[in-house]
Amino acid sequence: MNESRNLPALRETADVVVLGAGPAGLLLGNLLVAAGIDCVVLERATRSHVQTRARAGFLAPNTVQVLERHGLADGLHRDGRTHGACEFRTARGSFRLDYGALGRGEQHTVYPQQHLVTDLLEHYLDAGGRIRFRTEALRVHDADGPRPYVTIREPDGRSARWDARFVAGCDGRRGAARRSLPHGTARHHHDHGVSWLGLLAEAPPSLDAVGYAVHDRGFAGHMARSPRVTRYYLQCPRGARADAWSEERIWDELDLRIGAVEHGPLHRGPIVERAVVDLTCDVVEPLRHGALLLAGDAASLTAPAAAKGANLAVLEAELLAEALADALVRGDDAALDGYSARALAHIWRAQEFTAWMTGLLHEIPARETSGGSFFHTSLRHARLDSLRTSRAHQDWFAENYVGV
Ligand code: RFL
Repeated sequence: MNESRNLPALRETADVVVLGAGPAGLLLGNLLVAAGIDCVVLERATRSHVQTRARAGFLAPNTVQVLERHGLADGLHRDGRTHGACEFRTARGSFRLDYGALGRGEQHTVYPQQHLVTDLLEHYLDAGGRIRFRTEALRVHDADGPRPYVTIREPDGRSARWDARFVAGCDGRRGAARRSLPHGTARHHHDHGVSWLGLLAEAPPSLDAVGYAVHDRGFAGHMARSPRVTRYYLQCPRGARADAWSEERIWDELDLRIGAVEHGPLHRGPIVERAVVDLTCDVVEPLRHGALLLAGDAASLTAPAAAKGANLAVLEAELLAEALADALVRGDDAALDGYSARALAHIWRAQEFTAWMTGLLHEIPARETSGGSFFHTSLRHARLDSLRTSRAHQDWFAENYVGV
């Protein structure tokens, strides 16, 4: 029998193989190319899929600064809009926080994630960066050995491998990087116990602020994405099916929770995307295993309650690019050795604030059994009252809300 038939058909090489073309992988690719480092990005999906996947929209000031530092902010300066207010609506009253004028006086920039990904991709290709779409990483091998490599499936189904000095796992929570972690790696998982029906509506925003409705029937959220598109969230039972709700029922429920009677009805339009999201989170620790380094959702998943995921991905990609440049260009491994601890410090701060926001916005079923729902609901309203009346609490909120 011819043994070569079992060997991968193709074998290619890059100093850094980056898995995943989301915000983390594409920013990292750009920064590596700018530093003169030989790299390739391997992406399972098609180019059009990654450029149209609507997810995040609220970019933190740190994210904007990172992109500005590296000449990658033209698109968001052209089309993004600054945003600095949120409004809490409850049966006991509503209040608005102009967080852009509180804390450190910082605002978000609203710029849809798919536009950011498109900008990063175009810039990367213009700079001569290599990328392979429809190429699925299967596993990272020998991360602790002298010759790390990644096995992949090519678009035509053939298997192949990429040899690398380093592999950057930026391929999300279900990617090959996580699958390749050594046995016993800590994965700290937490389930916040609530689920959202996440919706994208072709309808103009109805509030000039992020809207957080804390209602007896459950949470509802309103976030502008562009003058014509708005993201909404509706807390729903765990296990609910996204297609079980008619459009009319969705809008009626949003009107009810966000307070159409007191504040006027929402601008309605077709729901163009819907998905149930369970609010869970996790952190991998450490983020480095020899030649394999994790960034973005592959490193840590944050529930979308505080809009931290894409911002952490950008922060970590810059840290990782600097560390890899030190190691590969200057022969200095110190930043690489410290990468995991530095990134994890930011990740845990973001997890902490996300958990706080989640507790503020929801009736959390798991807690009802231990404390009673009246007790928990009253605590939430006391927290909201403190946020409404205490300037110190508002400053703390603003700093954490826009920060990573
Ligand atoms: P991504 O964007 O998921 O990209 C990973 C890429 O890896 C590819 N991939 C593979 N490629 C090759 N081989 C494999 N085996 C592969 N497996 C996967 C995937 O196809 C994909 O292209 O991860 P990255 O770069 O770490 O970026 C993370 C962010 O996308 C994520 O944290 C945010 O979208 C989270 N998030 C939000 N974050 C914010 O900062 N602000 C927000 O307002 C915000 N809103 C949201 C969100 C996430 C949401 N979802 C997904 C629940 C709203 C929603 C609805």
